[in-house]
Amino acid sequence: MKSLCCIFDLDGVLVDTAKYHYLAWKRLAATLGFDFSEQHNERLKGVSRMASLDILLEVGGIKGLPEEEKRDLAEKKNTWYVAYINRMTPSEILPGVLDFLHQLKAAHVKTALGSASRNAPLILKRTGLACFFDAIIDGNTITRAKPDPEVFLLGAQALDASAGRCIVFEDAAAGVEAALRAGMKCVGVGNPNLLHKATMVVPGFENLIWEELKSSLITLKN
Ligand code: B16
Ligand code: MG
Repeated sequence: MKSLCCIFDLDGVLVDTAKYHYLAWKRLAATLGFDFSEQHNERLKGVSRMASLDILLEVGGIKGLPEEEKRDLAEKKNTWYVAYINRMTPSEILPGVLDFLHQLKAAHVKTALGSASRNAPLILKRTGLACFFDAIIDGNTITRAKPDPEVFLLGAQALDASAGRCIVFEDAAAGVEAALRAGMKCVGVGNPNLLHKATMVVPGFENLIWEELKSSLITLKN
């Protein structure tokens, strides 16, 4: 059998930047006069910046803003978000991630990043994670946001792998859907209730053994 490849989402899978997105969106909602809960925030995970703003405005009951005003609001949120991630350090890599990436390197498994974020390069630089990836596909590369499969299909192409050989690691329902639509197996990372469509779900990377995971995945359908 040909070797497998792994494609990783970034926010919420390798690093906990989801909390910084949430803080920045919550602050934006506050300036617009409404509260934005963690439950509302679940809907933004894996979704592009402008689509996230549309969801936030819908939650706040704000309709019909001109495009230019929407761009300004998204820019404001991004400035606050970037201020948070500019202070990130390698200590914010999620537990078990480095060990798992080292296991893949030792097993000569090719890896790609498949993130919707335009800030992925800054996050990779701040955390020192860039050296683990053979290809990087992010919000600056893609034209269609998750749940469109584009980000993962481009990842497979960059690794010169067929979709059937790729395993995606995702923390967001939109990302799981994107992976499945790409014809790939998907390991949901996090809450099984939110990620029930994934091929399988793990709570995180702590104590995760690549060879064991690979054996389990081979027996499961997408
Ligand atoms: P940015 P991922 C996604 O990253 C986040 O999950 C999502 O919440 C965010 O809106 C999106 O990136 C765009 O991020 O505003 O930094 O371009 O999970 O696909 O790595
Ligand atoms: Mg994510």
